Amino acid sequence: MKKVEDIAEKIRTMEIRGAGRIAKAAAGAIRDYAAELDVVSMGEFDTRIRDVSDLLISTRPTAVSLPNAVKLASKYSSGNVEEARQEIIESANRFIEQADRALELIGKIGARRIQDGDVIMTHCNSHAALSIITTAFEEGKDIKVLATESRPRRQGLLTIRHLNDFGIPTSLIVDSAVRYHMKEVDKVVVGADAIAANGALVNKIGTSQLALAAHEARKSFMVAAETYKFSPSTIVGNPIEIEERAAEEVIDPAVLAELPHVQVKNPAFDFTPSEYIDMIVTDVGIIPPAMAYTVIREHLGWELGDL
Ligand code: RI2
Repeated sequence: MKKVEDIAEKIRTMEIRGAGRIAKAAAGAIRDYAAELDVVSMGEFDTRIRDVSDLLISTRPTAVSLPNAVKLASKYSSGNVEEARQEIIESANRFIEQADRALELIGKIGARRIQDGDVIMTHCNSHAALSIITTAFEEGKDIKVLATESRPRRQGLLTIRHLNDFGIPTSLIVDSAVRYHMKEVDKVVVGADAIAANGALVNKIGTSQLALAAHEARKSFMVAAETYKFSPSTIVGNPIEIEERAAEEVIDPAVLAELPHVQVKNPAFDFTPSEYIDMIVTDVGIIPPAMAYTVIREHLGWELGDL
């Protein structure tokens, strides 16, 4: 349990972050827990697996990759402890392998839509979006990137480091400069924490501003999202919860303590309606947002009764 608690804490504090990385970390944590779980009765096995699943899912409420990964990784049907343990190990390994393969596929598929000479704007730090950008560059396309800082946690600094390692010409901009720079941009490429059944995107706070500015300037807005980032529970009407993070991410608590009339609002994500999204690049191909429902039904394979 200690190891799972450590992983859960790292996800909560964002030492492990990014919708894809937290999904893989959670799948790995369940696998390792199941591998070492010392119980004899199946009832206890079920309870313990359910408890660690709940713990991992509770760490960050928005990224649907997390409950999807936990559900896919902890799949078992056997009523025998040893067999169920093996099933979980295999399911979790399969999920992690498929997640890595999905990133590669998204890169290859998405790069076909990037042209020589393109200026690409990206937001926050998405491994799926970066897979498209770096693949296009490695294919020899002459591209430039505008990367937002992404306050308050400044994940944009991870993005510029990654792009720099590839030798991609990159400009760092502050979040409020998005509209100012949009005229230089050909395409916006962002990642996803969740995609609802109606094609709406949930991604790092500020994403919807990029989408609005791109729409106004008639620039293309691409989302890079593995199929496990689509949200089955939105089909049955559950809303996606937006994570509200601590005030200290935004302002020094000592300064805030001197301002009794001030509070801090720090939502980590926002919604971008489907009408601002030109395409979603997934590991099963490029889809319009209106096809989100189909992706959920065909590729996540869950029946409504399971939800
Ligand atoms: P990949 C991140 O969330 C960002 O919002 C990013 O766009 C999204 O996850 C997807 O990232 P956070 O963990 O899975 O920084 O594409 O809050 O890496």
